[in-house]
Amino acid sequence: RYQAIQTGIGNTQYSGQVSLTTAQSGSNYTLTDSTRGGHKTYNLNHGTSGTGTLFSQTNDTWGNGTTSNAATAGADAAYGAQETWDFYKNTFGRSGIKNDGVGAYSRAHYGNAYVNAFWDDSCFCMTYGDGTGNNDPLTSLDVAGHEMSHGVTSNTAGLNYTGESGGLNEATSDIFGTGVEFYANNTTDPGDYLIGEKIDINGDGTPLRYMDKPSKDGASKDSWSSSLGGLDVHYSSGPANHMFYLLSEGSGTKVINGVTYNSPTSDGVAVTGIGRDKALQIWYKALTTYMTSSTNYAAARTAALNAATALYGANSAEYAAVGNAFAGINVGS
Ligand code: ASN
Ligand code: ZN
Ligand code: CA
Repeated sequence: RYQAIQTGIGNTQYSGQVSLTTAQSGSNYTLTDSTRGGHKTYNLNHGTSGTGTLFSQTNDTWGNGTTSNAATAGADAAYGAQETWDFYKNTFGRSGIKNDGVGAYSRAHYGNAYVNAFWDDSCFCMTYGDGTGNNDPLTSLDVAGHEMSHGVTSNTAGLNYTGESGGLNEATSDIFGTGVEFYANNTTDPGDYLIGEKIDINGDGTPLRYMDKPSKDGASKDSWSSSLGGLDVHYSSGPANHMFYLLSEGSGTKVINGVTYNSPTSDGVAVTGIGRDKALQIWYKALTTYMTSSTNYAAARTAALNAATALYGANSAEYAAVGNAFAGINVGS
């Protein structure tokens, strides 16, 4: 049956009122986005397997901004998938996770008070729990971008999810999740170098992770050391997140969209940033062209330098900045 492409309204929990691309068939609307590879958003309704039901209703306004309406988390998840698709397409020319034009799908309301979200290669899908008390779904823009980016990493460098490569895998999701947040330019959830600042995962309003100084979370490392690979991948990601911040914004104090950052370097030598757009291009090229499943921090430095050479030249300021940013996390010199 013919499905018309529509522009619906999402009343999200974290990003305010947004436009969502939807599908209409007769008097029925669904969270189906045929303009982005056919991405669909499903309601697991607290189940933990299968797809549950496709979000479906008789009007095209989704959610009410709170958890009292099940479609609110659906609207956040659909918006996250939409913005992540557009970020990859318009920033890197990448058409979907496999660069084949095919969309993944998203599942909201996984389990009961489940405090996590995850990507799964086997379903080629993103899944979101509802958070503590089922009141803080893990569907914010940066988390959605993080999870979908795990799919990109799986289908490019394939960084093993353990040891230093696992930390680089996690950092890649934080880096591109942050890229998505800045790309979306949403007034309710403006871009920042914090991860999960909207989902109140700590119950005290603090973010899950900090890219300018990862140790602010009490567990992540700011710089590389020989013991880094023994940590959980969400903590060994710290130095690479920190490198990305330094490469983008430079060391020291800076206010961006009202948030104050203060980024140190491991050797105390100041780093001058080249801007987020160039840093993203370098990391994407490094990931998709030079990194492999076993890339460690030293090899990530080489990959990023190779990417900078390919994009900007071996004598460029961008190449020098990559070296300086890695030196700032105690990798190379
Ligand atoms: N939300 C977590 C992540 O994407 C799930 C996990 O630990 N893999 O990293
Ligand atoms: Zn992750
Ligand atoms: Ca963020």
